[in-house]
Amino acid sequence: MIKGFLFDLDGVIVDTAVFHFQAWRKVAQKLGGDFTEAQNEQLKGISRTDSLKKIIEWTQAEVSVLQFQELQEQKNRWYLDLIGGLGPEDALPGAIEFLRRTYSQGILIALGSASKNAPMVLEKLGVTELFSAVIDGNNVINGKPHPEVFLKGAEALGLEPSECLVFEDSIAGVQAAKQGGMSSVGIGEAETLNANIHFESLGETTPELLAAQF
Ligand code: B16
Ligand code: MG
Repeated sequence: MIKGFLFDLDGVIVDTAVFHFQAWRKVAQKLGGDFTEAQNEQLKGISRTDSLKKIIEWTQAEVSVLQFQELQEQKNRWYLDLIGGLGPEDALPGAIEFLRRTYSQGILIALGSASKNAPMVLEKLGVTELFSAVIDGNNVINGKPHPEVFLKGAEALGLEPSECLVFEDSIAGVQAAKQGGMSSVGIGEAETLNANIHFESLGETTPELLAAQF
């Protein structure tokens, strides 16, 4: 029986994925290269450090340890500029309503995001108080597709992995859910994500339907 929902943030609750993409493209261009939207699918859900490693591989740039650190910080400054004016109106269709309904149904809610900026984004959306636990890039050693972020989320809710349902928009995140022994709801393309069930947005379903189905 499902008693808890574990939500990814970027691309599930809020459309910040596009801002990560824009900021990383600026990094790639600074390194004398670029990458495509298709390649960007591989960056979704993975940590800042792992994302930069991939971009360096794609651009074949030579980067010192110091430059690596500076590029990560620069990317984050660009990203923070882009999300400066973020507010509840930037939530993905139906996402805030879905979270509120989940809460009122008594289903426990945790965040399982790779982003170190997650607590600030939740504040900007005005949804922090709906979350019983927030596990993000600051609390894990292993990034997605490792299941650590979701296993810690389940544990923080006092639930078994099998009692939790994961909501994800990334390939790495769906893999993390599977490796953690959890079913997943994919937000995005079924063929790309390969989750247990897929929707374009949370507005297309309800917490009650999903909790009953899994
Ligand atoms: P930050 P999620 C992830 O968030 C993003 O999908 C990914 O593109 C980003 O690199 C990662 O957070 C780290 O974010 O640089 O803010 O720590 O989808 O797991 O909520
Ligand atoms: Mg995501």
